[in-house]
Amino acid sequence: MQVDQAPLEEAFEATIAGNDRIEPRDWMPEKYRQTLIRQVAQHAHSEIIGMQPEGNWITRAPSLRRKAVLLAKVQDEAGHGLYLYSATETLGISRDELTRRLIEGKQKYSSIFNYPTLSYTDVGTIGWLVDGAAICNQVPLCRTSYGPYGRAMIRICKEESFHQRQGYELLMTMMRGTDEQRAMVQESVDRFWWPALMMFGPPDGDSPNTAQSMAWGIKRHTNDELRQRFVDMTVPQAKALGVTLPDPELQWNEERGAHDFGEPDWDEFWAVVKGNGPCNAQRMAHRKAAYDDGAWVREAAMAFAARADSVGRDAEGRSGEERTGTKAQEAGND
Ligand code: BYC
Repeated sequence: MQVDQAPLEEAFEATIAGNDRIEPRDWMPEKYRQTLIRQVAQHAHSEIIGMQPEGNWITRAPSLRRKAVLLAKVQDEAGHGLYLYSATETLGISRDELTRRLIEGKQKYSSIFNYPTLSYTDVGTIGWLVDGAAICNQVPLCRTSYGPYGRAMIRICKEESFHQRQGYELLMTMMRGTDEQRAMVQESVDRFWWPALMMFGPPDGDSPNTAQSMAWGIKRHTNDELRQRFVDMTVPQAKALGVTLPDPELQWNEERGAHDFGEPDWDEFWAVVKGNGPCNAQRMAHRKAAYDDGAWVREAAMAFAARADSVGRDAEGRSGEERTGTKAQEAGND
């Protein structure tokens, strides 16, 4: 039987026009679904791959306090990845399939994580600049048109704010230290500034997805709008910190009420996105090894679930009889 799609499309368009949320139970155009799978999966992969550059420093953090903070932050990134994979699953695709697509190079992750962390200072710079850029990009996504994605973003943004502050606090502590420490901060900021600007994606004129994603309310601002917001937010913070941002063209433009700034090296950006950045091969090899090493856990969990189904056990491994027994005991205790 042929289903008339027109009323479904109308309902979808009305929801978007009214700034309401599309939920998993709602009809949606296939291209809307595919665009979300692409963006949310790329976001999830970025969180998981993003654990690597900082995780590299957990065993070498300079104090117990710094180690505990870094450990917590990296664990938060794992959590963000899981919320986002769960949101993507509501679009009808499994986490396993998404991971396979990443490992086979069919899906991307953020360019920023293909740069190395050469000193512990980079943990602070990543918190300040990378998480700072992430917040700029992600706060508007709390209002994205797809419900599960927007709700995941609310929690993620709260944690990202904490991450940004811990980075800034780390750098501020170093800036109050020795000349050598101040030089380390400047050197690290010099390396991360341009890659952080590239996180927002290509310029609007070279961004094939922005127009449609804005029309659908998936993205709420263009790449260039958010990049500008990030620069304007970061300049006063750099001043308070006492570091120089490595851009000779950076200056306040009175007329625009915003900062002018130089052009990132877009050839470098596309090279990194296509897999030729300094750490792409290393990041993917590490991710693949972790996936392969975890195979036995997935297999054991699946075998357990299948067995539990066949004997009617619940998630805690209790049979129906045991559950009834427990129930009877609980009732007796009342
Ligand atoms: N890196 O048409 P465009 C984090 C791709 S996690 C790599 O503008 P769109 C954190 C783009 O996918 C940060 N690829 O695309 C974690 C597209 O290729 P495809 C991750 C990029 O989607 C741990 C092509 O270039 N955040 O913060 O409209 C520790 C053309 O681009 C990049 C998110 O994922 C890039 N930077 O806009 C610390 C946020 N930029 O897919 C921190 C959610 C573009 O057509 N995502 N490409 O083959 C978004 O907001 C958007 O997807 C983007 C790109 C703004 C990134």
